[in-house]
Order: sequence, then C-alpha cells, then structure tokens
Amino acid sequence: MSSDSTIARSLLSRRHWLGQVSTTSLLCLGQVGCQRAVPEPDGGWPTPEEMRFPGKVPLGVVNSRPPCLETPWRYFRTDFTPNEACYVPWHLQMLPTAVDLQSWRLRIGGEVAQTQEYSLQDLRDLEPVEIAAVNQCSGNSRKFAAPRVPGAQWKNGAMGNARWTGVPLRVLLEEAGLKASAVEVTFRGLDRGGIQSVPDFVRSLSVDFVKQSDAIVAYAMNGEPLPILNGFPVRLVLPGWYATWWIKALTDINVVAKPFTGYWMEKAYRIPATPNGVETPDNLATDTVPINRMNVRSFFTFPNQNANVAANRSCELEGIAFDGGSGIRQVEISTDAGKTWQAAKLGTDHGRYSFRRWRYEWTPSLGQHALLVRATNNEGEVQPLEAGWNHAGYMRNVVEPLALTAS
Ligand SMILES: Nc1nc2c(c(=O)[nH]1)N[C@H]1C(S)=C(S)[C@@H](COP(=O)(O)O)O[C@H]1N2
Ligand SMILES: [Mo]
Repeated sequence: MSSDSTIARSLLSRRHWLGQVSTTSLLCLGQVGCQRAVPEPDGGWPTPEEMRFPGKVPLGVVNSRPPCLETPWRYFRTDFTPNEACYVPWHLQMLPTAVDLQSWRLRIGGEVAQTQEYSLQDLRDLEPVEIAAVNQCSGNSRKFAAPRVPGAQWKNGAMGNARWTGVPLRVLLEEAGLKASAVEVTFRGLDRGGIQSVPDFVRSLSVDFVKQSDAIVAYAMNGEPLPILNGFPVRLVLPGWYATWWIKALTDINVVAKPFTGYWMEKAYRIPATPNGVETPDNLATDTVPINRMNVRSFFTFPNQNANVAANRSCELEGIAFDGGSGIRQVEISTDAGKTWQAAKLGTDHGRYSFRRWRYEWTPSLGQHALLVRATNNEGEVQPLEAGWNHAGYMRNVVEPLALTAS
C-alpha cells in the first residue's frame, strides 16, 4: 500500500486550506448567569488570532506550519468537546489532507505470526469498544512555564474530551499473533517530514504494557468519523496517557524484537525521572523516562477570567477535572488564597478517563476575589499550589486561579 499518494505537498498552501479567517472580536453577550460582561474567555490572556481549518470551527493559531491549533476556552463548558473544536497539533510538514479508503489499510507486521491488513470496514466489523477519555497534549499550558521553554506555546486549550470508539489494540495483536521475540510495538501514521533528515513520528510501547492496556485503535470520536486533522481514518487512543502516544492517521503497527530507539522516543517527550517530572533550569535531570500517564488537573470554565459578577447574589462556579485514569475523588474551591477549602459538587461520571465536571455555589461579597480550584484523584494525588517546571514545559498541573470582581 502506498500511503504517500494520500499526502498533499505544501499542505498549508493557504488557498487550499484556509477557508475563512476570522478576527476575534470582543463579544458582549450581556448577562449570562451571574456573569455580567463576557469578554472572549481566554483565561485572562490575550486571545490569539483564530482561523478556520477543514472540519474545524475557528481555533486559536499557536503555530501555522505545521498547524498547532488551540481549542478556545468557551468550548470547555460541556462534558465532551465538540470534534470541530478539538485542538490540533502536528509535528511534521506533510500531513494527510485526504485519505483514499479504497487503498488505505492498517498494517500489523514485524514479529508476528501472520502480517495483517485491515481496511476501515474490516475494523468496523470487529466487536467495538467505546471509552470516554481526555486527549491532552504533554505541553498543554506550556506558555505559562517560567522561565519560558521552547515548543508550541499552548495556553490551556491543548486538551479535549471525547468518546472514542474502536477496536482494542490487544485484539488486533492477538489476531496477528505475537512471536516470542516481540519486545515492543511501534506506531506510525501517514504524516512525513518531507525531507530525509526529518525522522517519521514513531512512538513505541512495550509488549507487556500493551497486553494489559486499554489502548484502542479508534475510528470514531463522539460517534462520528475522526476529523482529518485529528487522525482520520483511525488513531491510537491510549486512555490516561498524554496524547503524544495517540498516533493519528495510523497505518503501521510494527512489532519489534529490540527496544525502538527513534528520535521521538530517545530525544523528545522525555521527562525527568522525578516526582511529577520536575527539575530546575540550573540542575537539569540526567535521568529521564518517556512521558506517560497524565497527572491530576482541574480548571474553572465559568465564569470567565476577570469577569464581573453580581455581589451578594448566588453565583454558580463551573469547571472540569481529570487525571491519568484513577478518576477524580474530589474537587475543592478556596476563596481565601488556600487557607480553607470547600468541596465542589461533582457532575456525571463518564468513566475514570473522562473529564469530570464540577459545580460550586458561591455568594461573593462586594470587591475583588481570587479563587482557587484543586482536584484530588482516587490515588490521593493532589494538584500542587506552586507550579513545577521542566525543560520542555510538560505536565503542568498547578492549582488554577480565577480572578473575579463582584459589584
Ligand atoms: N501521526 C501523528 N500523530 C500524532 C501527532 C503527530 O504529529 N503525527 N501528534 C501527537 C501529539 S503531540 C498530540 S498532543 C496528539 C493530538 O491529537 P489531536 O490532534 O487529536 O488533538 O496527537 C498525537 N498524534
Ligand atoms: Mo502534543
């Protein structure tokens, strides 16, 4: 199978890709709930230019070549992030803009008894599983790292929650039959660097891990085909783990007899082997491991940062929390800079890998308020009050503040 025919050159020829450019304006929606003026919600940071890409609502442009597009904050008020608003990063310049399903196949080869090739229909004919899981970039919130670090300068919008439907990876590997020599499984998509020296985006997992993981090869996202920018026709979904593992436009699963040592495993996406992946700029860790499970996080999603709310009237705060798959035990709010904490009410449980919504009734007094939200997962892991740092801005999970004025 030749996948190269499906890759358009010069992907971001603007005429081909960019339908509509919208300049973000300050929307005044009047009073919504307890919140009065509603500037474009963006965590209190300047709103980036938003652009419309194929299959997408206008998204915040973090990089344009290749596209790194951020979900605007207003889309986090629902349990599941709409597909057309889900953030998008790509590493390589040449990414699929169309896939011919007649010739497209998912190939499983290497250290297997029988190489397998699946069409999309073949995959759909297998017993499906569905799982709600957060898709979060390792570098979500990197822009807030201090000192600043290189990499796409994401604010908090490099995350989303979806129901993923597909086939357990385990089942596909069983069909192929792992040889005794099998040590790792590598994953590669249709995207290419365009020049020889740029290594393909290949990631690997150990056979032992894959055998007991909830990984799926997903062909549907929130009940619909994946948007092309989110990995049509199929992608790997590794619930609870950072999305760098969630290879998009997956075509090659190759089982290997030796640990894989490609650039994207050996050089990139490694974290210090310290608690929460923390190191200091003047003492960088020498002992590193591949980034893996997500740590626990929570956010305010309403009211917006710096909103003006009605004093002495009940105001319902809203937000989300998630972790790497143990599930959220509790979410707490502090209105006194962390001296005391009160439990928020947790919303519908869509499973331990999903966003968990929370609400909190609060009656503000007249004046300025600085609120905090922190989550604890079922393993007792709690968000830190001070931000940790590492060289690549991975795994930020500091307690998030919300500034409000009540008048
Ligand atoms: N083939 C391919 N898959 C990929 C990537 C890529 O560059 N190429 N980027 C990864 C990274 S770093 C992230 S954060 C997720 C993002 O998935 P999304 O675009 O659906 O949000 O895709 C992952 N899968
Ligand atoms: Mo990422």
